Amino acid sequence: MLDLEQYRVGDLPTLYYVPDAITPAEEQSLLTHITASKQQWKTVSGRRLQNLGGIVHKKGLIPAPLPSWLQPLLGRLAQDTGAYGEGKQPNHVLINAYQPGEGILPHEDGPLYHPVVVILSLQNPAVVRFARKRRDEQQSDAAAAAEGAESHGRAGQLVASVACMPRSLLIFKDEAYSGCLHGILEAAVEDIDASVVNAQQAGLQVGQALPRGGERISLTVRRVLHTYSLGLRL
Ligand SMILES: O=C(O)CCC(=O)C(=O)O
Repeated sequence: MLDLEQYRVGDLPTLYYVPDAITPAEEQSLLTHITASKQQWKTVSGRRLQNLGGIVHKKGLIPAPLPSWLQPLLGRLAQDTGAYGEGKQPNHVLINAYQPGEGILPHEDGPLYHPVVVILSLQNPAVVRFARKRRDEQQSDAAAAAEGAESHGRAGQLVASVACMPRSLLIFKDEAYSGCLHGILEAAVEDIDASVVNAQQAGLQVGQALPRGGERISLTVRRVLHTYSLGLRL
């Protein structure tokens, strides 16, 4: 089990950045499986997306088996981070593939998930930016539930950014999960500005430009709180 407090970054409760959480060989193996996967990619606002573990419905997860090649990673993340609750495993993974210049709009993950997110970055970097929910977005939890999982909103003040380098983990919870929206700019080059709370841990300097380089793949690993039992008619 990692001592997560060692990896805490910035003042926003609560962000953790774990550099080099997997080895280059493990990264390569995951990329090979992802590339070979028969799972369909969906294109969403430019980026490509694979949904593993089932469909997140407005009242919970309609489960589907997770691929066997992912199981060791999921078990390890659960054990090393304790992010999903004692003895609990993640049951849902989104794989996002971004070309430089592609991003993800500010959004919150909403009340359907155990409120701790683990994001593993592969291949190339990007900066995840956290901005406060605007007052008029505070009611969006209900809207998120109605939509299925996530709700896009207008971001307020930028409060923290985390540079996610290849093979690193970003873990967030508390205010960062429930009081903020998170997103990635549609940028080919990231500005490592003063909001980047892990510049040092990521081996970067505030003020520098960080080219996104090439395709970045990320795995968003979460636990949907409620799971439908298979066979239930909706
Ligand atoms: O790619 C990332 O780091 C962010 C992904 C994300 O926010 C999501 O899958 O909801």
